Amino acid sequence: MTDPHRIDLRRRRLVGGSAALLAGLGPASARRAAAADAATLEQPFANGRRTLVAYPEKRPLIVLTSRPPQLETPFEVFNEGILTPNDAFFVRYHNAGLPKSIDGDAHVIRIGGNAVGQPFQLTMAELRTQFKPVEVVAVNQCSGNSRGLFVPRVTGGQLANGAMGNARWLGVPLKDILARAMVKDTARQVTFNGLDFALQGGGDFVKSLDIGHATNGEVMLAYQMNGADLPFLNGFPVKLVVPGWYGTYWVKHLSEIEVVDSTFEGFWMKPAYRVPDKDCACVEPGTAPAATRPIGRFNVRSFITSLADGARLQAGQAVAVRGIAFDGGQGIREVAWSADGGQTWRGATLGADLGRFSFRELTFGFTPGRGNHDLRVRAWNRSGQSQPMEALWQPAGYMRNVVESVKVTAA
Ligand SMILES: Nc1nc2c(c(=O)[nH]1)N[C@H]1C(S)=C(S)[C@@H](COP(=O)(O)O)O[C@H]1N2
Ligand SMILES: [Mo]
Repeated sequence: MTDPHRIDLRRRRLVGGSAALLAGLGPASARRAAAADAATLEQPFANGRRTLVAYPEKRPLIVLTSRPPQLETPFEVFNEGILTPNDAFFVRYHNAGLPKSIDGDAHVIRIGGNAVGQPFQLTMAELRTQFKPVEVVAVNQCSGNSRGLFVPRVTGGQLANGAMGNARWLGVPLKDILARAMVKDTARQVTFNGLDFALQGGGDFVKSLDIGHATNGEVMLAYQMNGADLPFLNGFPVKLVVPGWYGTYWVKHLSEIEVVDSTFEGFWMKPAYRVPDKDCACVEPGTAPAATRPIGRFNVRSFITSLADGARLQAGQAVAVRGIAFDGGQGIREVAWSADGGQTWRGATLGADLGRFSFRELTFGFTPGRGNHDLRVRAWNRSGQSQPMEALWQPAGYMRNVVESVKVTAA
C-alpha cells in the first residue's frame, strides 16, 4: 500500500485518450468501440443483451448506458477475490454532465451550511496531511442492483447482480472534518454534492444524511481505493463512503458539504431513492406503497461465485464451491447451502473476516450425483436477519435479496 501522506504533484486525472466518451461524444464513441470489439453477453432476463466496453481505467465492463457512463461488473469478477479490482468496479451516474478533467491537487471541498459556525475550504493536500487517515473494507452496492431480475419487471436500469463491489477505502472520518466547522445545535442533516451536473436543467445530484449518522465516525471522505487513487469514474479525487448504506449516498467527486437545520428534500432524496416504509421495504407486486422513507442500509445477501447458472459438472466428482455474503454492517454470522432447491441445508465455511462491512468468503464441497441440482446459499447476519426464499417486490426495484438459485447439471 502506498504512503497515505504522499502528495503527488502530478495528481491530475484527465480522462485519458477516451475523454470523448465523457465529453459528450459518448454514444458514438461507445458504439464504435462496441463495433470494433463486439464483445457481448446475455443477462439472465428478457432483453438482456449487453455490450462490453473498456472505459478509461477500466477493463471491458457491461454497458448499461454510455451517457452518462453506467457500467456493470461481469459477475465472474466476484470469484477473483474478496476485493473487487478498481478496473472492474461498477460505475453509476445519474446526470450526463461530467467534468472533462479534474486536477486532484487543485480540487477543494467547501464545508458550510446554515448550521455551522465556521465555514471553510479544504484542499486535497490538507485532507491528506492534516487529519489522521483511517481504512475500512466496505461494499458499495447500488440500490437497484439486480433490478432486471424483478418479477413483475419494473422500470429503471436493468441490472443483473454486478452493480456492487468491495474495496479497501482510505480517507478521513467526516466527523473529524465537521469538528472544524463548529457545528451548531440546530444541525439536522448534512448534504453532499459533487462536481458532476445536470446537462439540461434537471436535478443536480445532491444527497443527505442525518447529522448523527454523518458524525458516527464510520462515514468518511475516501481518496484511495485498494491502495490507489480512485479511478475517475468512481469519484476521483474524493468520494463519500457510507459503510453499510446503499451506493446512492456515496457521493463522487465530492466538492460541497453543507450542515443544515432542516431535513433536506432535494429530488434525489424525495421522491427518488425511497422504499416502502415497512420492515420488509416491500409491497404486493404491482401496488404502490402508502408511505415511503429514504433507502438506508443493505439487507443480507449471498451469492455463489464459482459456478454459473447452467454449469455442467462431472457426476461423482467433488467440486469446491465458492461465494460471497454481506450485509449492512452487522457482519455475517452464518451461511447455509442447499443442492436441492432449499429443501435441505448444511453449513458453509466462512473465510477471513475483513470487517463487518466487507464481503465474506463462503466455501463448501459438493459432489453431484447424475442429474440436475439447484444450488442455493443463504446467509444470516449477527442480528439474525437473513434472506427471503421468495423474492420481495417494490416498484423502484431496489433491495433485491432473495436466496438466488444456480442450476447445474452433472453427467
Ligand atoms: N457525484 C455523484 N455521485 C454519485 C452518483 C452520481 O450520480 N453522482 N451516483 C450514486 C449512486 S446511485 C451509486 S450506486 C454510486 C456508485 O458508485 P460507483 O460509480 O463508484 O460504483 O455512486 C453514487 N454517487
Ligand atoms: Mo445507485
